[in-house]
Amino acid sequence: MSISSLFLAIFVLALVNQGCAHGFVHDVQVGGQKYPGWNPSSDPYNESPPKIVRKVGSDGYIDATDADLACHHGGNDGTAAVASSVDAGSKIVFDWVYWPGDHQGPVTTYMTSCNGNCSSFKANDAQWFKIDADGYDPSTKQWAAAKLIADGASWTSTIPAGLAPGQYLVRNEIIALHSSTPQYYPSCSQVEITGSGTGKPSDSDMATLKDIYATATFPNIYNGPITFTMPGPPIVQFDGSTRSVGQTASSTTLRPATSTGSTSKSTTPQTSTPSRSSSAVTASTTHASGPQCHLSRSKRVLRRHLS
Ligand SMILES: *[C@@H]1O[C@H](CO)[C@@H](O)[C@H](O)[C@H]1NC(C)=O
Ligand SMILES: [Cu+2]
Repeated sequence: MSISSLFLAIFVLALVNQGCAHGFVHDVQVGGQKYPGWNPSSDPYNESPPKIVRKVGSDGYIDATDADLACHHGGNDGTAAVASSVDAGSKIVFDWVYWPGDHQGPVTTYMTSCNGNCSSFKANDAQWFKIDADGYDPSTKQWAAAKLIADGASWTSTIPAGLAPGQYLVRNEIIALHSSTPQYYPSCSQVEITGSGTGKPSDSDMATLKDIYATATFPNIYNGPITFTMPGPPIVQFDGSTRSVGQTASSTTLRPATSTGSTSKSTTPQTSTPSRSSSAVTASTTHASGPQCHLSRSKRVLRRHLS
């Protein structure tokens, strides 16, 4: 690489890094309240008010082997605030600032009991149970991340109705599969659940995140067909109802997906019901690009190796 092309590459990367941020959860709506998220650019200097959302080190990603895979860098420790009086069965909405259209992949929400006090609860080695998981939907040819973008960069989960009261961490996670290794973007919120539920996850419903993702395999989203099984335990069920179809191992072979821009709105309503967790997917080599990431393919390819 010549000096001039090196400078060009640096210039392009500078432009790209400015114009194409990732996201972080900037607010959480739960129990009829909207709580501000932990802002990695301003809260390190002035965290006011205290946040229910645990610290994230940046809007960047976490590797599967990183000790802070559970709740991002700084998120092992609790924050001072806990969302109070959230009825079991109610919805929780994670509003991400933004999500780049080429960072496609699954979206999953896990919970773990804080053993009474989330502010003093360490997250990294916790046993987590899954409350929803959405991978690739063959009927809409969309990854869950595309649904999140179409829904205004937000994700809605439902706290299981039968869950026993107490303080819990609720962890919403996007996994981006555009790069050679999966990129994890977790966000953990501290929530006090109320109600008369008695549901507690069984041992087989729970695992540490490092164990879940140490053995997980993800598809190449640009080349198919490929079979994809959502990693982790089954979605927790407390009321004796049958497990979701999303947890049965089935495999479907699809025609190649046509490339649809992320600006096209999903007509699929956002629900907490998971899509099929295991399906064979043929992905297009061209991929959607978000409004702030409207770059030429070569630039996107360049960024893919660095962002
Ligand atoms: C929860 O833990 C925090 C941090 O250790 C502590 O300041 C607070 O008093 C505890 N709250 C309760 C109710 O024990
Ligand atoms: Cu990136």
